[in-house]
Amino acid sequence: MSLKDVLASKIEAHRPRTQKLLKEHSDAKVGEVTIAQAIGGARGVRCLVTDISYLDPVEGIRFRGKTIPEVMGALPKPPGKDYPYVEGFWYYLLTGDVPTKIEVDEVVAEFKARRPVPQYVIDVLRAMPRDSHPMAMLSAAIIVMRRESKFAEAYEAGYDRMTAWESMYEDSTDILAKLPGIAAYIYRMKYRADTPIEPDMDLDMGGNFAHQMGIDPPYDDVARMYFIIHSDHESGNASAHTTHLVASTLSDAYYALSAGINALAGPLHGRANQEVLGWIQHVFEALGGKVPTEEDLKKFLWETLNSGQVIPGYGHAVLRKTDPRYAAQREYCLKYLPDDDLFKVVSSIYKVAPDILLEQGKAKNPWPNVDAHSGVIQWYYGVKEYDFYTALFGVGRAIGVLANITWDRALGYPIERPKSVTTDMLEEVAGIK
Ligand code: CMX
Repeated sequence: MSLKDVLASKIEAHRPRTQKLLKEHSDAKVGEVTIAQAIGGARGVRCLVTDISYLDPVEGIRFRGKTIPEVMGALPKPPGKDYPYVEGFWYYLLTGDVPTKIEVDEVVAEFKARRPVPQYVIDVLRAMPRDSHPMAMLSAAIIVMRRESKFAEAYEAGYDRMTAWESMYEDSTDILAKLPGIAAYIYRMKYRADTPIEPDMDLDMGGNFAHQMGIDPPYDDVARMYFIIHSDHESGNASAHTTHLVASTLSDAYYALSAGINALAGPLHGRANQEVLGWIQHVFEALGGKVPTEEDLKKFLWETLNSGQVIPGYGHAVLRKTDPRYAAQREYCLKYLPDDDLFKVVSSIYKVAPDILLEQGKAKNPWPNVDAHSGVIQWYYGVKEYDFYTALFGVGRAIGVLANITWDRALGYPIERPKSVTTDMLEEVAGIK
């Protein structure tokens, strides 16, 4: 059975569960909302549903019930490689089933067939000022491809609630197949003297991305690992939530993902990986190029906090322990680049930053998140242009959010529309008015 057929049967099996909950148990309470949550960014309010991943505050992310090491261990890998096919991970996120090698091969073939990027996308990227941020370029490339949308076409032909997920799936697959090539094009155009590399149709997604970036193995495994660990972090984070929100209006996957990428571009979200490297470079410069000691780092961390800035790569809205996505990257570094200077600096920050954040007493989570480590491996393989790092996050994040909006459509989730209240009303609730 093809991925789409397997997905269709999963959707058929799942729909009655959602319908039963809605019809027979719609009044059961999931939680309550406090004033702190209403003012404070809805932190912890349980009002979204996804089965694709779940974020436990202490354990971290599970994709379809599996931890990151379990996912890496279970999914088929290209011959001789340490990390799984991204295409097989897409299959797994969509269906919850670990695909066989044959099933993965089919998805790899399908992605290859959809890989070519339309020339007008390239033209638009080339027309943008060369100093545009890579995230602005990535977002623009996605939105300009909207004319390809099969969902939009199906909608024009007459919207059918039961089959709408199919064109959402098609759009999602089309976008995912093209996105790594688009990101690599942006990279080579902006930072490698405008020398884009043609795709290699013999390679899988991770392998071809490394090829189009112009970087030798094991960067292909780095790509596979990055795309998988950055893919999904349940539904409430800003990029996933934005994608879901926009898709909930019956917008197509192009509109929705482009918006989600814009949310990811913020310094408190995906751009934190760029900020981390910027911060470390600032420390190096201030020390005249010398590798900072733990004492130097303590001084700079306090300076950052005292100037009212956040320590990028630390803290989290949900997590309360070291992010397993940080741990996965650290494990890679211990294996492949244990003596790298930047890795040592990031490890030293890990030793001192949590205590400093605890002493400052503001952050609820003093531990590192995924972004604290993302730059190290990229830098090591020559991707030193750190404003590109969030674009790498974006390619990975697309996998999770596109799987989510395909399922949103399959289960007929309605337009999202939470209710706001006024400050007067809150004061009444608080009993001070
Ligand atoms: N450095 C300094 N202060 C921090 C901090 C950090 N790393 N993390 C949180 N705080 C502060 C908050 O700014 C807030 O201060 P105020 O009360 O003055 O507003 C206080 O601690 C409480 O915040 P919190 O409840 O612990 O954290 P939030 O849920 O509000 O925010 C996050 C979460 C990630 C935005 C925040 O920890 C942060 O700004 N971290 C640095 C940026 C970063 O790494 N972002 C990437 C997150 C992962 C991702 O999505 O990519």
